[in-house]
Amino acid sequence: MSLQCGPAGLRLLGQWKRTWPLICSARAIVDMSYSNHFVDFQGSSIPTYMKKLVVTQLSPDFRKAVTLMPNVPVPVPGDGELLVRNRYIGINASDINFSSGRYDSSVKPPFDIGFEGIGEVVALGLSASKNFTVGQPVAYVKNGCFAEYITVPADIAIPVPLVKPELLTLLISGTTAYISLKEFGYLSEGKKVLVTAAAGGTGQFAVQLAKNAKCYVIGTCSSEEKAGFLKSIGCDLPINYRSESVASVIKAKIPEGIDVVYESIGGKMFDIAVNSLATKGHLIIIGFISGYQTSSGIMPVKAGALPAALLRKSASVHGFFLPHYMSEYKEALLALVKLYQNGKLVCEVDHGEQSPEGRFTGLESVFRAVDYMYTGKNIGKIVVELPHLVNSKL
Ligand code: NAP
Ligand code: X1H
Repeated sequence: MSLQCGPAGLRLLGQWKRTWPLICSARAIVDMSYSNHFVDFQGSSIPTYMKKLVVTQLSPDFRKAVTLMPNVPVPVPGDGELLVRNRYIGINASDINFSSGRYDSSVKPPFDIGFEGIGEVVALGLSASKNFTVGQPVAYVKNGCFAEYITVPADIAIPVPLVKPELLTLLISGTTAYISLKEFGYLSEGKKVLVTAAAGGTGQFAVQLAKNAKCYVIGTCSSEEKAGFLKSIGCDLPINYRSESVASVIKAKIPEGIDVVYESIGGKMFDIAVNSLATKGHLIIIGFISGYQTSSGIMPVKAGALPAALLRKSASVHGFFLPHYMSEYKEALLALVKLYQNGKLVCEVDHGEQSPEGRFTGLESVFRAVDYMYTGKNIGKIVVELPHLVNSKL
């Protein structure tokens, strides 16, 4: 690896005093460990300040909870870290669980938000430069991605061939489906699999992975357009729950019951899914989005009837939370990327073109993107693009 010294500039900025062990721009790597001065990258394409979303008040109402900070310092990568310029950031149903403080009751605002991103390395620390270089496309799962730039520890950064939004869809949505079905799906040929929110970010992968395992797949969704998309990715029986009764369709078409449920909605949909289970069936609780906007975050289910319902069928319910399965993460992501690259997996991205104000571009549009998810209109994974400045040197 050949790196040359280049033109990163220095500027003293009052109370801000940080050390930069190493700074790289497209052509430059500069040892500045001697300096206590603040760096503004004059002459490079990295600005001093950036936009970032910050949770300033705990609430499941994303607009109430989150503030766009227009002018925060671009963070400094430590020795083992990369500075990544985000190009695409992923929207997750659980962004509002995070903004409401449900993830960690001890955390107090202000705190950063956003789970996953993909972009290019624009600067890095000395040890990080052993495995990464400036300009390299990387993806990551790390809190705080709703920002123009983010520091990412090199040991969790994922080198990717290209900065493509399709690859972003695999980071959380794809791996959630892959690992949960592998752990608790017991999939095999001919099994009947029900996927709720099937046309969404993670549902699309559950549908396709179950089809790959030669299962018969039923998918619920809220529109004919979504039902059409589900057909296109191999779903055998899309059910538009706005025009059909999910319970009645399942009873009529799958009288023996459902072997595996990938359940994301909660409330009444959860109850229907439990009642539709086959003998020895498995229901995986992926989420319960119908409750997230409420103050408790929970949508009631017929919990009192659950022990009897499960016992009668020797059925089981499994909770699944991706961070508890990081030991399986790498294998899952590699398998998904391979399927995608071999043309065996559709990674549907929703850029918001059909949303009221159009494509999600720029950090400001994260608010619209979250609203859009909760109107239930998205097909595939919702992604926000953070376009680069036209005069960017990278
Ligand atoms: P998504 O499926 O892309 O979007 C959410 C979908 O849910 C909407 O398209 C809509 O589809 C439905 N929906 C939206 N608001 C709703 C409401 N108020 N009531 C009922 N349905 C509503 O979102 P995602 O980010 O991929 O998340 C989907 C689920 O997976 C969530 O429950 C999320 O928490 C869960 N998840 C869990 C993990 C984990 O580790 N356990 C990881 C990732 C995601 P339809 O109306 O067409 O069904
Ligand atoms: C440490 O384990 C967790 C697990 C889930 C900590 C927090 C949560 C959480 O806040 C979540 C969550 C996270 C991801 C996801 O995709 C869905 C959900 S649902 C949820 C939650 C909602 C309301 C509550 O009262 C408790 C948890």
